[in-house]
Amino acid sequence: MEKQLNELKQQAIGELALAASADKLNDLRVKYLGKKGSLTAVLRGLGSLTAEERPRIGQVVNEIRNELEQLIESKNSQLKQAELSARLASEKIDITLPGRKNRLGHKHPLTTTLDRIKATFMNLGFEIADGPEVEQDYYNFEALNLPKDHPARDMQDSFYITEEFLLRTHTSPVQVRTMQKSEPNQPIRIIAPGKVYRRDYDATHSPMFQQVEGLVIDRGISFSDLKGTLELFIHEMFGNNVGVRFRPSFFPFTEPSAEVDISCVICSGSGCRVCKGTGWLEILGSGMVHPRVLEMSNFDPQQVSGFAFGMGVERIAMLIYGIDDLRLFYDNDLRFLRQF
Ligand code: 2NM
Repeated sequence: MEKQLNELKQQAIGELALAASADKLNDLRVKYLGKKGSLTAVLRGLGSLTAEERPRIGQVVNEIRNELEQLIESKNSQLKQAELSARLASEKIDITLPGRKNRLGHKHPLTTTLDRIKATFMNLGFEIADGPEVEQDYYNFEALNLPKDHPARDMQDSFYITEEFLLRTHTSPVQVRTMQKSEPNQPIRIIAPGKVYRRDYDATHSPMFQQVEGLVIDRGISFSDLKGTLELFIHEMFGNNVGVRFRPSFFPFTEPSAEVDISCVICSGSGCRVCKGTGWLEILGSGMVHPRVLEMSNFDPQQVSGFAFGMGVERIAMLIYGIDDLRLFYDNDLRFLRQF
């Protein structure tokens, strides 16, 4: 019996030594130590032995069992170690690779431009005013002396919501609302930045764009105040070397009116493709507030006068940065935006 057990043990040790995987090892555990295993079978057969033999053989079986369990355990950790070593040898991590950078965002070029416009006027004592983008026909046109047959009021040029409401086509209605909220004939010094909407779409026109309009009202405001203010603004935005010229123009809400040009930022005035050979670029519209506009908003043109102006933020930004298509501002292509 003992001899038979020892043979079983030697056989198990031999097979364990050859086990090359955790699976194979487990098969051997079942084969020898499992419920239906060879060693267990011997234990079951103890009943047929004599009372003297039984404890001794039982002890031998237990010893063999312990020995095999230990062998399996050590073989198991040996296999795991080998597996880990193999993985470490094949899986390579390159610790010299640079880390992934956390890219910081930054302001959109239109925001930077608008911030500079606002800061310049705030430094001159202007306050910032705003109002609704869905506006009444009255504030957008009527109160600004835009007659019923003016082309700007055409359905083709504006986004109407109803007969009475439309998307504002300029920020002038904010100036009108400010006048009507103010004490009549008291000084006003505001700019109104914001989005405006027109039915236009090409390289220099977007159906939504941003405007800054300004309004100054006080006793004795003259055209020289308009000129001085706008010249200072332009030199602040484009540098002191840029030339400024005022050209007679027409707006229904101002009289007299003037278009303001700067010397071409590309060719400095000698004439090029951008300024179409003229040496000048139009950058804003302006004028003395029309007496009818003052009257309609309860200001007395005999006592006070004012000037007003308006500009497109996209156009200013295009000239500052040398951009030739306004749609780039709204495409949100990071290859474009990251350049600023
Ligand atoms: C412009 C050009 C000229 C303007 C006029 C007014 C108001 F409300 F005072 F009448 N606001 N903005 C104005 C004047 C706007 O934009 C090219």
